[in-house]
Amino acid sequence: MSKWFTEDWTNNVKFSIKIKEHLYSSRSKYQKIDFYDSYEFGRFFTLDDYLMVTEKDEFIYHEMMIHVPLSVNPLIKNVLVIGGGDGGSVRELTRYPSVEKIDMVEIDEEVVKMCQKLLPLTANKLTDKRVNLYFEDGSKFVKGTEEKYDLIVVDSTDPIGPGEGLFTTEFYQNCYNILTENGILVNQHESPYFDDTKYEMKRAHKKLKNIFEFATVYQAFIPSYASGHWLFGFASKGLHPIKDVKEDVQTKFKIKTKYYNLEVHKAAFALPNYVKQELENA
Ligand code: AG3
Repeated sequence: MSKWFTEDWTNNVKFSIKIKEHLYSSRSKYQKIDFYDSYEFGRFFTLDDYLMVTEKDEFIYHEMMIHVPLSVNPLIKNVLVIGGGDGGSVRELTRYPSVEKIDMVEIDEEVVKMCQKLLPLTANKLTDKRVNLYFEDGSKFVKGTEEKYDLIVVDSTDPIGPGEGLFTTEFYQNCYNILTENGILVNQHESPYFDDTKYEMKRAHKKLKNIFEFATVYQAFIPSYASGHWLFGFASKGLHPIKDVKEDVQTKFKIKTKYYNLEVHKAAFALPNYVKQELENA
């Protein structure tokens, strides 16, 4: 009999992947962690049965999370990654010789350890000299730190369970306070499509808009996330994601990307009318 992993996208919609092997399963202090090998998506891992990373489509998420802000401000040197235990965001950041320091704050050490073992595709740059790993709650870290960052990457789970504190007004305000003058925050911003994630998208946008001088969302097509239509938040103290984009940043550093390019960058901020409307009503 064949085995399938199934994620409930809504109460009435399910998404299933046929499994070659269930590689690992455990319950950490914070969440249920599973790793699988599959025919279509390669290896993937889930937290509380929600899909986090698949080998097949992780490049879309991680390239869009990192190359968008770096192209808007190539002078980014000091970066804070909240969550992102799989290491994919850090991997993309390490491709910039200009990035000097990457602090990654992940609440669940077991996620990092297991990704290093079973998902080297994303985790293999966590040993880069510029990376400092902190295993603690990101919402506490941003309250307590005296560091200043040019970029904060909130690479979180959905706003249920351990990720909840990364969607609060207090958290966003603390992030704002530790950003430099040209600071940018990008975050995983849920999907506009189904009701539950749409609700979270609106809540997050409303909070960011009230705190930052500039806040919008941009989109990418991520087949393994609910509906496949996923958003990122872009919030800044003034830098504009299109007007300020530097044309030459990828060529300058010879960074080869599979999804990201300048046309995609600009187009990602062109939002469908229903999304615009929902955000305006937020
Ligand atoms: N972060 C999780 C994105 C949201 C997934 N949600 C879902 N499947 N319902 C991914 C971490 C990648 N570094």
